[in-house]
Amino acid sequence: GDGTRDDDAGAAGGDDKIVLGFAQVGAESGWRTANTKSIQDSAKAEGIELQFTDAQQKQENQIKSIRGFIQQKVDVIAFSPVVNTGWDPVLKEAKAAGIPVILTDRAVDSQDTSLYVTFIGSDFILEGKRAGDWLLKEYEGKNETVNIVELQGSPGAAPAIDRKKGFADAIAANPNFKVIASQTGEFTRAKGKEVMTAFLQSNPDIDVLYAHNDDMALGAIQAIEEAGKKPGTDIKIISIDGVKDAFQAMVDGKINVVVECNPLLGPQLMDLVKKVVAGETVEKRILTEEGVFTQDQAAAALPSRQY
Ligand code: GZL
Repeated sequence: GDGTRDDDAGAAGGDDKIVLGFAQVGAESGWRTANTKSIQDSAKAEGIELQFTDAQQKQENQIKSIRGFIQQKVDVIAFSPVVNTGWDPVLKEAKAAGIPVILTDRAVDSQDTSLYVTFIGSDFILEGKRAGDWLLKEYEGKNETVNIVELQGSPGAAPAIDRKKGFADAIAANPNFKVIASQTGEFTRAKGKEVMTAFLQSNPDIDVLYAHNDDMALGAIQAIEEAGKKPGTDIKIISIDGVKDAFQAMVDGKINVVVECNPLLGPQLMDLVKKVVAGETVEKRILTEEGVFTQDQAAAALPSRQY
């Protein structure tokens, strides 16, 4: 259809409720669970019927969910692509079924941008740049080699690709900065701890950890402490997301700076869903608002953090 209510008998949901099918990545991090809560709470608040699935970070599960939504004839499909490749076939099926698709949080590499109505999410390259810019300032005027280890997000995920690029491009300005190890910690605390333990065993002199999300940074803190080192002083930590536990870690002096990545996309998503169903045109790319928080700002900001 043209994005208006599908009024044939097969349409899912009551006779006037918008039905949204949302295929979520998983529940791998504090950011993700906050993102899920924002979507579920705002669907309820807006009277939108939500069909919600959790793919356990597997692309084939997300594709299966999207096919299920097409069968159900939902009004709109939204999802956060766990990786940025391999979506065209299922997006073409949704288009053929006349069901509009909204991308949230992560992007896809489809060349055919008619396969989705809009993409609402953060600028991950900018987030990586912000992380690198903090480090440049931190070492301004010093002329010493800085050994950096990097915990990357899940392989193939847009935030992992872009946070790596944004950071690398920024730190190229200081030739003393050396990324001596870089490996995926899959955005989880457990994997982040495991990989940081390995980094510590093979690199006696680490100055900085750049973690693509707070959960990996929090796992790495455990590894650093178990190695008898002080996170935040012996090894400076730069992290991304801004979950409450990361703010607490900054208050405790264990993380030095957090680049915010806003998961609370629910209200904006529901607004987009209603516009799309009503046949209104929407922006092709919608950026989320987010900032950077240093240790000295953490205590004041912590009470008002929503995730
Ligand atoms: C970023 C989001 C990432 C978070 C991680 O928008 O896709 O996935 O940074 C989450 O915490 O796992």
